[in-house]
Amino acid sequence: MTKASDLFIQCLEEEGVEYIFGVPGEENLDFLDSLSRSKKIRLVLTRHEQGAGFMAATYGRHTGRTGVCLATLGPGATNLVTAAAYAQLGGMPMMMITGQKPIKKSKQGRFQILDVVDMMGPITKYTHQLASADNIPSRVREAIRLAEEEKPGAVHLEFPEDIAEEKTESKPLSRSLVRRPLADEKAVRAAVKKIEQARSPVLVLGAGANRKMTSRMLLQFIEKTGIPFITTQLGKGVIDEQHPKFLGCAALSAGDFVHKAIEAADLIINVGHDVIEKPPFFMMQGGTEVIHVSTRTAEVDPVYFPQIEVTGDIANAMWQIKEDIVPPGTWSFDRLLQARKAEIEHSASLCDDMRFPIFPPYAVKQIREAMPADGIICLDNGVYKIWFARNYPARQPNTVLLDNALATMGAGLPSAMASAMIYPDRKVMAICGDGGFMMNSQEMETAVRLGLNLTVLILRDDAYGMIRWKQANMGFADFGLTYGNPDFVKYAEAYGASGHRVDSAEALPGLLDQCLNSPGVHLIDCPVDYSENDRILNKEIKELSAALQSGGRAGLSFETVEPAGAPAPVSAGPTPA
Ligand SMILES: Cc1ncc(C[n+]2csc(CCOP(=O)(O)OP(=O)(O)O)c2C)c(N)n1
Repeated sequence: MTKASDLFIQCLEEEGVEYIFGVPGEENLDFLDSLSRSKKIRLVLTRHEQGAGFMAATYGRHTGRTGVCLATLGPGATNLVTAAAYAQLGGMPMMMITGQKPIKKSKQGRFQILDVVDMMGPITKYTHQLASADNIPSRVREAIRLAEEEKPGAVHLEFPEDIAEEKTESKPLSRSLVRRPLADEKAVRAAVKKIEQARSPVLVLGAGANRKMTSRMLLQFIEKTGIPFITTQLGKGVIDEQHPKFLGCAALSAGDFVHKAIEAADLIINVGHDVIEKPPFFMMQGGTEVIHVSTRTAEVDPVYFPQIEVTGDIANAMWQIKEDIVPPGTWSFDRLLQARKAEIEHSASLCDDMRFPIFPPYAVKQIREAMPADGIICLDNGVYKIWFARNYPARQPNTVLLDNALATMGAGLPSAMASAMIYPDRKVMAICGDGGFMMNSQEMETAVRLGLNLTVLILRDDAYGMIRWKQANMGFADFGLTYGNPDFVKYAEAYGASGHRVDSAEALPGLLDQCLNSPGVHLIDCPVDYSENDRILNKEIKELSAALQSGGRAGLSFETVEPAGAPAPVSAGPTPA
């Protein structure tokens, strides 16, 4: 006979789980005791359940395998909610295990009792209370299978104290061998014909393309056809963004050079589209046609109704299309590439601005130069995210971890910590606003305790800058969005990390180099000048891109026509966070 909590750990070992991130409570003590004897799974104790959840989700994002986190009942479980939503919307496989008071007999009334299983319902793919030790193997297998199945997401198991103490004859179940269904030949043939007949087709790479190992096949397709590509924010890095066929990343809602390029195309091959991201284009009836290539069928709405759907394993679908296609020699990408050229010229003019406090495009350029191709930057949520999405060329998949799904603040530091644990030989940076950093800054202690090599860059404007920008942009008075900050250098040192401060633009490259090349946790306090965000992101870029000769088709609408039921405003203004 095996104790239920021992069996639970054995099941997780069988699944290949390496870490459990969390904050245990007294309701997890049997589980914790069983975990203490595991030779395969390491407990990573954090200072807040949210940090544990973000770390588990990031483990899932990098590996495609379920990241696991642990919390107690009631307040521990509610602290996991944001991380669950982050994993669920962001397509990251993540399992939450929460404790509970005994369910058969309890003497404590309703102290700390919430219906956690019900609470997790809307933000998970599966939520279940374990009510018998015998069922642990099948429930763990089912939860992990669902977490990893396309589209990946969050799952939850509640493990009550009295079930954890039970004895059972059950044994762990092995992982099943799963092969994703392959795309249908007829759909592939129809897509190929449509692409061959187009004048200026373009590829759009979204979140789903970044989850599966699609890079090699997509690159082969681009090399054979010469068709240029655009990324969404969650599609960044699928193909090296320094490739000559890269047209840009859809970071702003509308009016950017990249939208001009899409407008100049007459067919969009939309790979790995996920409705969770703000759409990189809006379809209109009778307008530019779209081929949807994804593991799942299209979720149709008033601005997305593709004419052809190629569903199945994305890498295989792109391989089939690539094998079949005969480039017709009549394609023309001149107008698409013209938009890219204008964007590169515009960005170059900004990147060398040496003002102090630091100008965001200058910081982006210096960080790109300091990071190797496989270096990982993990962004929190703030206005700088737009600068990085637009101006930081991602060289490899999952090297720019940004959250364009839940877009929560507070995930930058924990996601960088998980990245540094998974890839100890790669350079890792967390890039946070002062607001987002302070939401989970207590995890600096965890990072130092774990002995991670990590650089945390804080872009300090002493304000919730993104919202302040939006406030100004909407014509409201400057109110309610500024605050003070601790001395970040001393703050870092109090945790046993190294604290640094940028005191001139000239000093930034050397400081980045020093931090990235010396061990331990480094924190850089970088004062930043956001005063021109509106002029550049909102006006200059839009005016310059509008001035481009597009001659685009009327089918796709960006600023001028707002389609009925459009999910987000496309009028001038920052991307809502
Ligand atoms: C948890 C959470 N709360 C609030 C928001 C709304 N929000 C988006 S960006 C932002 C301000 C971010 O400030 P900061 O981290 O300092 O970055 P900055 O924009 O100043 O660069 C806020 C409040 C959010 N996305 N997530």
